[in-house]
Amino acid sequence: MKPFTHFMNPVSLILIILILPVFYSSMAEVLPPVLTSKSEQPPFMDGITRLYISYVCPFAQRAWITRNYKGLQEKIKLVAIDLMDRPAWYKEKVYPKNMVPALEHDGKVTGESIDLIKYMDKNFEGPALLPTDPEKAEFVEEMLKYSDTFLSTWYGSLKAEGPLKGALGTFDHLETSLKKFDGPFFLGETFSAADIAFVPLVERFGGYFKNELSYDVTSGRPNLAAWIEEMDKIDAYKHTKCDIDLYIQFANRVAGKK
Ligand SMILES: N[C@@H](CCC(=O)N[C@@H](CS)C(=O)NCC(=O)O)C(=O)O
Repeated sequence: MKPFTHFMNPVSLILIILILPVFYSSMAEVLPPVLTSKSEQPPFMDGITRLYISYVCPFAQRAWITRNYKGLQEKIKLVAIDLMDRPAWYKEKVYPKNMVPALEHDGKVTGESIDLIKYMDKNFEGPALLPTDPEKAEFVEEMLKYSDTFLSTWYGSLKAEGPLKGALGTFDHLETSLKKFDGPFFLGETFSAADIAFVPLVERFGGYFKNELSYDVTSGRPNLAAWIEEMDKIDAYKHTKCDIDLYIQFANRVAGKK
């Protein structure tokens, strides 16, 4: 039998070396297990940077996408928490607000998803998520603020009357905003913090519309359709997608339906 190295001529070796990182970067990361009230606290303040998340939380997903997009998988360790069966040490020792996301970095723990996008962008390497151009920077800030309105309108209308009436205007607002720099992203060709702020919300609310109300949020909204299509090509996001059935169950409980 010929030895394995027989196939390893210099050309195939170079090809493997070139292709392997591309292949590896598009592979889904093996995610850590979800820690519950019975789980021991992982090491803390030992110089390792940790991002505390829940796999179902849209706010945690924002920080998680940021970490992935900036290529920080090796530098920022994920710690997944079960929000329904939260470990006591999380509130007591890690983050007194007892919420996710939270980032343990440089001897302190900070939270709030939008702040964390900005913090990671400023303090770590990787592609910039906030523009330096003043007009674009102002627009990103405007969109980040609007993501709160998008969220509160959704839950307000879900509770009051069902989302078809109340939330449609907010999807129209996204459609118009995506035109400003000619898409497909909010800043045109450049992916930014604004895309990260909205994608976990659009994923969930759009999924609810589709599955529960047979309504496609992209119909009549070509910019939104193109945005979702582009977002779905981004591994940093793709690997963080939620289980939409779990979200639908949650939203129906909020709506008092089931
Ligand atoms: N404004 C916060 C919201 C974070 C948040 O609401 N996280 C939820 C999970 S999706 C949470 O930790 N809830 C736990 C609790 O409220 O006790 C952010 O943007 O990070």
